[in-house]
Amino acid sequence: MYAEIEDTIAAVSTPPGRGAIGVLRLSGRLSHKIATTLAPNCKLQKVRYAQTCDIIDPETNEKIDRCVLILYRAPASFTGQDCAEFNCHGSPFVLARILRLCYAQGARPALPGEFTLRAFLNHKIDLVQAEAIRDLINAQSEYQAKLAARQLQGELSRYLQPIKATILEAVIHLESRVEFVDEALDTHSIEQLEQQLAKVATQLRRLVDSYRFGRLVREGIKLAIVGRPNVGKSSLFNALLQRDRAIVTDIPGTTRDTLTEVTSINGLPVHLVDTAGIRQTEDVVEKLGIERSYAAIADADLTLIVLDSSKPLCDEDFRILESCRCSKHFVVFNKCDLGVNENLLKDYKGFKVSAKTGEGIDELRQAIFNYFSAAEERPDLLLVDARHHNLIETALSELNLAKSRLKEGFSEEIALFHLHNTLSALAELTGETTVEDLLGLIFSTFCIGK
Ligand SMILES: Nc1nc2c(ncn2[C@@H]2O[C@H](COP(=O)(O)OP(=O)(O)O)[C@@H](O)[C@H]2O)c(=O)[nH]1
Ligand SMILES: [Mg+2]
Repeated sequence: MYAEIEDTIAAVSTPPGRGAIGVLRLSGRLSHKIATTLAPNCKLQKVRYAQTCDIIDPETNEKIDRCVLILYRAPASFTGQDCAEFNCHGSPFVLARILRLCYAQGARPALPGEFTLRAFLNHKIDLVQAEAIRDLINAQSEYQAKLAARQLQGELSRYLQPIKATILEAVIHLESRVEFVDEALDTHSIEQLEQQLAKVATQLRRLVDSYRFGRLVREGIKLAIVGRPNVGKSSLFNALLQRDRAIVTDIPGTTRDTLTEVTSINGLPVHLVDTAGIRQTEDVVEKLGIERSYAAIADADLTLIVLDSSKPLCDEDFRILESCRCSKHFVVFNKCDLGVNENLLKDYKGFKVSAKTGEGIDELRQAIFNYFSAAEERPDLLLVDARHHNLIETALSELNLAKSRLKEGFSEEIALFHLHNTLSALAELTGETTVEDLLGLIFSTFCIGK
């Protein structure tokens, strides 16, 4: 586990390797002392100010680098502690040497995420924001980065604030009914309470539902492109990818194995899978490839069945359509530049595209995005994290239990038990103090005579 928060930690914050600049960060009580020892000409009173200093080895007096140093004084820093940031020249050797000097002066190596952990422990950010920092750093699409940035600004925590307040109100109300049974201090009825909880449950439900799309934003969707040989699967794969990745020839059976590439559609990460053309064959290698095509269909979130719009459908096309009947799919009539059978297009509710000219490709991309995003009315807020989803789902089911127990006329204690669980789940989400602490805090502001 993590060591003392009072220790001073040091780490190089920029990625390994050479760079124009390398940033070395210190956080903890000794940060400023170490900074002045290594950069004797720095001015401690100049906090949040970029000062140019020489870094000198205190043992040998050797000048190691000239850097820009920024000092932060607690609590006005990322971690909430005294911090120092050396912007050095980005040689891994220079950085490693300065880091060793920091250790020699009493700092210890920071563990992964430890700067952010300190920010959390010092209440600079909540748990959801800490996770957002991780997600922002790891974001692989613009959309993911946008969502993480919004979360970093505390979007989810803000959304949950009034929800928690309402539940807490209900808890206080029920607690006081339990405490003061004989007194007629009951102003709102149980029905009113139920109504309030029902409203909150709806808000939580919307959040839970948003995960269906949120998960896809995080993990990406799997899109398999299938069809008989030569219909233009690889060409469509390249068109969606916007680069010539797969080999395209007019020789049937060119693609022997599945080929996966990641692209993005409106910011939604897409794992695009090109497959071997499906047909009857005695060729052993081709057979194996075709098995993989079927596996790709089974594995996909959506399958694009490609047909050649310039030709009548053949038995192989029908077989593929039949085998995809139970999986989610779009029918795509490719080669529309060579002619289209409008009746077929209607019968199969297909998309008309030409991988060659690009016609219809944008519409297909948009339809794919809409298929996943418009599955339900989405709230402005998206749950993208499995941990968040699990906790909010728990909170919701506990809340529903509380509601039904109240309705069924069980004692307040039973409902209270479930409401406490609801609050615990929500508190765990943001990493807040426990419900007991929260209640203690709130009750301490009450006067008992009320
Ligand atoms: N005219 C026309 N030819 C296409 C189109 N898409 C693919 N082709 C041609 O059809 C042949 C087979 O294409 P390919 O992508 O390798 O098909 P696959 O076997 O299904 O992967 C190649 O000669 C392509 O140039 C299209 O939209 N229009
Ligand atoms: Mg191919």
